[in-house]
Amino acid sequence: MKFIDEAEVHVRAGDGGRGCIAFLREKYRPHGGPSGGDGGDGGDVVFVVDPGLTTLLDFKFQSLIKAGRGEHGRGKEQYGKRGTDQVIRVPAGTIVRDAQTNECIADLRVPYERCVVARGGRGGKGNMHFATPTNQAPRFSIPETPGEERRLRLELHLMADVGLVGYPNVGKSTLITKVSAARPRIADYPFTTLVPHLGVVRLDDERSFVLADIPGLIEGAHRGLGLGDRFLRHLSRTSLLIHLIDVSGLSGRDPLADYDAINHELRAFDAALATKPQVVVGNKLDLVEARDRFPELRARFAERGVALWGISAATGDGVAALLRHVGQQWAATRATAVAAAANAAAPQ
Ligand SMILES: Nc1nc2c(ncn2[C@@H]2O[C@H](COP(=O)(O)OP(=O)(O)OP(=O)(O)O)[C@@H](O)[C@H]2O)c(=O)[nH]1
Ligand SMILES: [Mg+2]
Repeated sequence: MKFIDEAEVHVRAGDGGRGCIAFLREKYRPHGGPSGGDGGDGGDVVFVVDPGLTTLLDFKFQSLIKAGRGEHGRGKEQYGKRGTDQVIRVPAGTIVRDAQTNECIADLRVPYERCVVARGGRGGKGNMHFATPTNQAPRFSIPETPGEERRLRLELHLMADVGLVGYPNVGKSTLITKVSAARPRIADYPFTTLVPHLGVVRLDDERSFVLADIPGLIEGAHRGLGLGDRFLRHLSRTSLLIHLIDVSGLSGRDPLADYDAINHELRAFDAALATKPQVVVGNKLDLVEARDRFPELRARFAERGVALWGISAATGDGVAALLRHVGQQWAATRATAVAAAANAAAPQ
């Protein structure tokens, strides 16, 4: 699965229709009075959440979205029709911002939730409204207003339950491939994964969670080094992180230093991200180098109060046990979150 996670789009609501200036002239009513009808309101541009959509891909091919203009008013007190709304489907988790001011216009999470992102102009008022005893033949109407128009930036926050974080090349994509149907590219060089991938991990017949593989992080990612920072925000709604570490030492780095560096990145990007529970996992245990160093490393992590899991994403060793643990942790954090929400909703 590929994810286009950002898109820009220009939206233009419909202008209001003109109010009409007209006078009724009929055979037996030569001075029938003002009869210009109102213009119709312009149509809105509306976003609606379609739970079936998972990407912003459609916006790549549609950079201008226009709603219909209101019809002009006509004589004989005829109103113009309202312009047609333009209803655009977006995936759940889309955040809509004004591209210029960065102001958040909508955070669309709930299926079928709607939001007007550009409001249609008001129709003008025809002169039929303005006859007074002193002015029986008003030659004016109230002008229509233009539809709203602006550039929007859309951000899609993937709805992942569990996020995979770690240095480039530690085996994140290999792991997600092992446990889900997601098929990101895997190769022996950093930054193989360029866009986030989501995989559904099935725990049993009833329970599954969504795992996100994001591009590898490196030190300074939050400042725009590497690729990771653009994607960190995809993790903002996860309830749990799997922190993957290459324990083979073949990278030349110290695994514990890697662990600290990634956590530093998470903190620098968003303090809330750093407080999410982590399951810390050493990978590549099929390699002798990794196996040899693992016991000592595990002890060093234990000194920090961190339980270090060990797996080989390549062979699948230890992966089933890890998944069971992650599934339990995930269910527990969810239960806590649900209880907290229920408490918040309960009357004081
Ligand atoms: N021996 C061994 N190699 C592994 C294991 N897991 C991954 N690899 C290898 O490590 C390299 C990187 O794996 P990826 O899964 O692409 O790593 P990644 O963390 O997704 O890397 P980026 O997408 O670049 O951040 C590949 O050559 C994998 O075959 C493992 O458990 N054992
Ligand atoms: Mg990868």
